[in-house]
Amino acid sequence: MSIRFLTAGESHGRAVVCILEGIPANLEISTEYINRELERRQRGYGRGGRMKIEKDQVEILSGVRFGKTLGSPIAMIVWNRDWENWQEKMAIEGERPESAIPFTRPRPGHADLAGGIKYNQRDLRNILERASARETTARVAVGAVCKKFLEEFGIKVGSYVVSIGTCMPPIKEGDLIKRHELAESSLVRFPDPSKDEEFIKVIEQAKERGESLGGIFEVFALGVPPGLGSYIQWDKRIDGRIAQAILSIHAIKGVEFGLGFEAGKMFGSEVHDEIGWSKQTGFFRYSNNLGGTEGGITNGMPILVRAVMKPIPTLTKPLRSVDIETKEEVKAGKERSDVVAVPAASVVGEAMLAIILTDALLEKLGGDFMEEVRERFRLYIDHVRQF
Ligand code: EPS
Repeated sequence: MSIRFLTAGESHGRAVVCILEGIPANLEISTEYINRELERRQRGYGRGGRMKIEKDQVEILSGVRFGKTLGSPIAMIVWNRDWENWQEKMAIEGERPESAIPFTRPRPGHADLAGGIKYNQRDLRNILERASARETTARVAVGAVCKKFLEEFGIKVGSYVVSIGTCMPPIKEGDLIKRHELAESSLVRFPDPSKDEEFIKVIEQAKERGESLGGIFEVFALGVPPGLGSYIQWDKRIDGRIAQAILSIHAIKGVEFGLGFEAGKMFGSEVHDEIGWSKQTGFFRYSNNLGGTEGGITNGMPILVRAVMKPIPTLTKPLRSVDIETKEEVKAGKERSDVVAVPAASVVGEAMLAIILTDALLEKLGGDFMEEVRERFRLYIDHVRQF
């Protein structure tokens, strides 16, 4: 591992924090750049009341001086504005106040019950607070630094939503960057804002019925050189590393690359990306059905990952559950929640892909300061061109 990071923080605790280690010195980075990514994560039609309370803003606590990284761990904090309303119920010290009523009715689909058993907690709030997708704020802060790093090498990471519930309008042909840009102006990150109304209708209908929704999004990276990751050992394979990172995002239940599961129905001749060569570009492919990886290594084509997010587990018309104290059948507990968070998840997907690619690029090139990494990148790209 060339870079590593940890996050900490409960959803209604004081703050969400992270430490990112391994970013070379002399990378220009600003709170403004990171905040832009945090703001993108907060968007999306169908979010709950929390996003009206928060205006996520990062404070860089260490590892950056005069706008440039120092090579030392970068510590970042995002204060939870909602903390004000939870100070008593989420107090670090002192006796439990009467207002802190234990959460005892686990929600099917959330970490509540499995986590309660695992950590022996009879107030399931002690589980759900950390299991909440609020944690992804920290990942997006880390991912923003990685995105900035990748930009220095012309690598661009983006995303867009493919479907929410049954709403899956056809996506017009167009390059990935165009889709990403169009998604930026859509209320649901769909790469055609003229379809927003269709999505809003589906989300509103679900909300009225006390339901929640999931969906599918795609994350991509352009400009990734061939040769990141390796087939030589299972845990070095880049597709495995990307899949793990994406699956680690809350509520993600499946990941595909390129054609994904469709490839299982097709002939080899229809799936594999034929190889070409020209003097100007060197090797190229006539298609990108495999989503940019072969043999666990990037092949120079865009990385294209698709992920499915299950519907949010909190339902205003809840499912059957059992009270962990009385053992009686009850309706699952309710928490303020989103109806759908697929647009936000796609932004988190960008962060996770950027983190893995930063790790893999540094693993390939090494280097402790940006000038060194840039020079090594240049030499490597020369090698790729001349091969
Ligand atoms: C989230 C903050 C949470 C939820 C959501 C993600 O805020 P609150 O619990 O105060 O409403 O909106 O988390 C979940 C849906 C979940 O099931 O944990 C955020 O910042 O993204």
